[in-house]
Amino acid sequence: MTTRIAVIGAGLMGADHARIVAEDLPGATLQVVCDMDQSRAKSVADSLGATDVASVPEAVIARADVDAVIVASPDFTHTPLSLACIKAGKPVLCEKPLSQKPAECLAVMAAEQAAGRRFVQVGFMRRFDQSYAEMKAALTQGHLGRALMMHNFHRNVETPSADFTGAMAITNSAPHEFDVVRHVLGCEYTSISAFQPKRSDARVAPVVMVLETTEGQLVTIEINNNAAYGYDVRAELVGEAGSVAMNNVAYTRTDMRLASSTRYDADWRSRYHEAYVRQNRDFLHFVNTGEFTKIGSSAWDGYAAAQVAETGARALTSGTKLAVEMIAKPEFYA
Ligand code: ISE
Repeated sequence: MTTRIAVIGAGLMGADHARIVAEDLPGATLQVVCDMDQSRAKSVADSLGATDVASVPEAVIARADVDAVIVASPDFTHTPLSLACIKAGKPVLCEKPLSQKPAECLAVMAAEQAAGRRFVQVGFMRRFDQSYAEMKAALTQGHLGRALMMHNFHRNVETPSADFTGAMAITNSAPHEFDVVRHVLGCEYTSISAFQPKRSDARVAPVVMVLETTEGQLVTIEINNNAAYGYDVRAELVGEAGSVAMNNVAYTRTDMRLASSTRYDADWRSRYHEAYVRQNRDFLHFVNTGEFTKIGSSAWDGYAAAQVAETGARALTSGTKLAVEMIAKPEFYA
């Protein structure tokens, strides 16, 4: 018995998810590829042997031959489509962010709680990356002593569009760090401040954030969406007894003309391919068993990331440190 998955959105991320379902998810079938642009949906579906193509997401979610859904359509559709999945009683892996608006995340949480079970997994794939898994393991096994700080660097070659702003660096890119640091440290944030240096041109400058956690740790995050040289994510977890730092992930090194070099990925899809596969297998396990693992991000995690991002964007504008005010965690997400 195979699990029939519909992928909504056939853009960059949707095409990637569809490929993982078709090629890397034993026990799953790529049932429908849905996109408003029918020809884009058809080209992804044809190349991967999907059973069907469609253009209306709500109709796809309601289909009797669809068991679970992956939402990879534009960000503003994430909340309404997740709500439609809950209403239809179908598990959904929703690409990040669940919403940029904390209130919308709370609406998704309310719908799940009213339905009496979890349906939503949020696509914060970095939790499944081996580097972060090893950091978390070092901490939980006690090798590092008490965690003091986590430093993070997140660099893209360039912004997807020229109108990308500092606030978007916080609400679009930084949620990965907001989420994975909470996951590694096992805490929430209490405050955030955000700063930007000046660039020589009109492109968005890096944003540097400092956050405090409920456990009295400090977290630094640099988001540089115009780093020019490559997709580069770094992190270092510093404990009282030592530290764990992420290596640049490269399979080879080239030594030539008195120099040694390794390659950078162009973007996150290749850097995190393995993490996406692990995440989607974890989702399949959730679909088949109803059991939410300890790694996957829930709607609560989607809310936590949205709340700190929204506060961070305000902190950047005000130039002050702001308190991150979250609701108490419902027992449902314990
Ligand atoms: C994008 O939306 C992502 O999710 C990428 O992982 C991140 O590196 C990029 O900055 C975002 O725009």
